[in-house]
Amino acid sequence: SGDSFHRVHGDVPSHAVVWRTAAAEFTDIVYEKAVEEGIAKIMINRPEKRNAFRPHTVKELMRAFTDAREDTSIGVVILTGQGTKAFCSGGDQALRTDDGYSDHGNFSNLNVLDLQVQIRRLPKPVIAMVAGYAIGGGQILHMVCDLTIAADNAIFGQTGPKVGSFDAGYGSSIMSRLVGPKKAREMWFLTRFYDAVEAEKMGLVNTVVALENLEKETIKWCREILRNSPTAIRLLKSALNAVDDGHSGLQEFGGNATLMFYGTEEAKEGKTAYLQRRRPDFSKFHWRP
Ligand code: S0N
Repeated sequence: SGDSFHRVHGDVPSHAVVWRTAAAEFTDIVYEKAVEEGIAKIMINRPEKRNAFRPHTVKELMRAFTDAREDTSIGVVILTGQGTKAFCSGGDQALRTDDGYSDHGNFSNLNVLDLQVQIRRLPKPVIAMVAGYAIGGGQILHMVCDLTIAADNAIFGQTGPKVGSFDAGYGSSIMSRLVGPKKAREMWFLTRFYDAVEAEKMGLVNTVVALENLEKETIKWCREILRNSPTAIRLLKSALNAVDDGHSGLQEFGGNATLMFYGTEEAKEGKTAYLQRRRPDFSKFHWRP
């Protein structure tokens, strides 16, 4: 009955989150945590550029994601953009060179590809919280996140073929998985923009909420996830990506199997026997059907 469901699952608390700065040294992002809650929030902070990223932005994002991964008090990471006008408008076109993007006089690169991989392999859910534009490489960033919560002012689209760029990696393959091969062709070939309601119909986003409720709703989703088993969530994220990620997906999923096997008496017998310089005795362990 509804009553027993309520007893077992309870209400999701709705109190406001208390954010604390997690690292003050960043220039292009804001990194905050609600440690008591288990939530980290990583915000691209270039609103005057519609949160376009430069290589330096991506480096900071990667450092924050690494920290959120290593912090065992954190279970869910939110990726978002400063302000209400944009989640992220992709690579900073003013810094585009003949072979990538360059800032601070550094050698050009396309380091956002490493960030995409990092988000996909992070063993914790990453939620894109999207207000305003998610365009170009910014739209790809939201796609590589596990879930997307969109404000009703969100706009999604690709501009690559218009501005002379494209993402033939995750930007094509994950998009095709999410919206289907025909719609992915439409998004890339026509470079149209789609509002939040269309994006939800296409399967790009999980839900659409009023802009003023965006963070509140995202936190509610975080809290619902955080009540569940960290290991089950870890294995599920890995499993949901494995088939598309081929060897790399299997390698990650396999790593999780090893991680769990280490905790069994059977695995410990192997290690102990090695350290005691004796033959392992696995006779008490069954060859399960
Ligand atoms: C987002 C849009 C639609 C917003 O329009 P709106 O609200 O009218 O604002 P604007 O007046 O246009 O913009 C405000 C200010 O922000 C600057 N700006 C906006 N976006 C960018 C950007 N991407 N780069 C640099 N500056 C940006 C404007 O110039 C303006 O500045 P001021 O006030 O000084 O004039 C609209 O802004 C828009 O269409 N933006 C461009 C979107 C775009 O084309 N993005 C690039 C798409 N391509 C990529 O992201 C490539 C990704 C990539 O390079 C890649 C591909 C494969 C593998 C790897 C990579 C990689 O990045 O590493």
